[in-house]
Amino acid sequence: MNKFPNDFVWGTATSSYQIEGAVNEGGRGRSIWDLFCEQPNKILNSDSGSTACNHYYLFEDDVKLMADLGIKAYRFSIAWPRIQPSGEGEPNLAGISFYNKLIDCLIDNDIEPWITLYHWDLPEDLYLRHQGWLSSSIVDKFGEYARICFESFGDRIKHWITLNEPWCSAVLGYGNGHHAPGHISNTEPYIAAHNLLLSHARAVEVYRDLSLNNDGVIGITNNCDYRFPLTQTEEDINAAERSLEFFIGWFADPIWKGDYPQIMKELVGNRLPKFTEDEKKLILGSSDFFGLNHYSSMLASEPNEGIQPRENIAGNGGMFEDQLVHLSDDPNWKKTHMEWNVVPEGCKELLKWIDKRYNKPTIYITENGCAQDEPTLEAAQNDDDRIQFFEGYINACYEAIQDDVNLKGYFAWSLMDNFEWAWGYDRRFGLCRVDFNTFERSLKKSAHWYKEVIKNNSI
Ligand code: GBH
Repeated sequence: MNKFPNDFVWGTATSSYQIEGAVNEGGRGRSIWDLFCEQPNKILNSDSGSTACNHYYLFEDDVKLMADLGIKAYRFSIAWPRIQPSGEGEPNLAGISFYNKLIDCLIDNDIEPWITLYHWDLPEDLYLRHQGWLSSSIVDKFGEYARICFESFGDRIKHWITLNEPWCSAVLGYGNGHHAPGHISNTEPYIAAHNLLLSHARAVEVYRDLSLNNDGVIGITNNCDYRFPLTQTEEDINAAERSLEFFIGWFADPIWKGDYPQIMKELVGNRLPKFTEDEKKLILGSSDFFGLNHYSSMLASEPNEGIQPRENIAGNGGMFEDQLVHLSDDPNWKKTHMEWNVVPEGCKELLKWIDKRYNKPTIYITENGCAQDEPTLEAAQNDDDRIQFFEGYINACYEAIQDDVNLKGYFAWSLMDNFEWAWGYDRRFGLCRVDFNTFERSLKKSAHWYKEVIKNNSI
């Protein structure tokens, strides 16, 4: 048996728009995802999160599910438009009351609430009237929204996460247009990312100035897939490294080192915004822990065209091309229903890479999991492939800890099947199955398996 440290945190994660539903209830304003889902051909089967898992009404049942699983911590996100319907101004008390009830219910069940302030559901007005993440005016607004949350919930919350995966907000939202607000551009991702980083830093500044005195910590969650060099040539080793710097270094270097990676400055040129000296100071050290969402790996190699910066890369894909890396799959790798490669070894290597580059931060895996094709309840109750996935990745976590990585917790994505963004309800990531007609929940085989891992604190 591979035993985890005694204080290791086992949890599950969800996000507001993916589970809550009840989009017109309790004074909630609209978000960019409500808008995006109304546009044709953006979401598979024209699904939307308007009812999702109905968690807004069923949250007590969901907390019971978690209690049954023995989960110690639950990471959920707050819908900004429930707290401030138009993204600014006075707080909406019904929204605050919903999250108060959820938090208290979790605590009553000995589950520690971990809050993410932003998991992609930007108030629609901030986008329509203030240019969303493209305008630096968002920094103050995010700071004020964060302040309301800290003041309302801070007495009971010990772990805060400012942003979930700003890479996705920037690249999928403003680069290839796969996510809301659906822009396609090779400049906007860098501007959005810049404002996301500054907004994160502002929220942290607000939090620290409040001095709530309750041992609370605050950080950011970034996502990164690992890159193995295709061959052991120097060119491919450099390509893999460059790809990781473009992926995670883009968001983590400013926070742990004080600026964007040098290679990005060289290859992106004047499309990469610059931080002022004051901004660098504000961002440096603005995360008490390293939140990591990790799902997959790819092979990286030098493209045939070499690595000269290419001018005039326009539109869709431009962003991915800036790194000048050719990405491919190892045909021996298994794939999930998302077509993402299952490579536990990549999880271990990424943890070691982060440990080294950022000088041994405390790391929490705030998401890891897989979609499996589960057309029926029976298939869901026999999700052996998901068990195999978790077994591989949790073992990789164990090995990283043996190699002295400061990994302190693991959150399975996700507690239950939910609205999987552009894939609608067609991709299922849950430990629990959800019937989207009756909203009935039932534990999958993997949930029973995870319950044992938590109980024994070992794999
Ligand atoms: C998470 O993002 C989200 O936080 C969550 O809301 C969502 O439900 C969950 O994943 C499942 O999708 O290397 O080209 O193959 C995941 C971010 C970014 C991870 C893209 C996989 C594959 C890109 N994903 N990445 S590639």
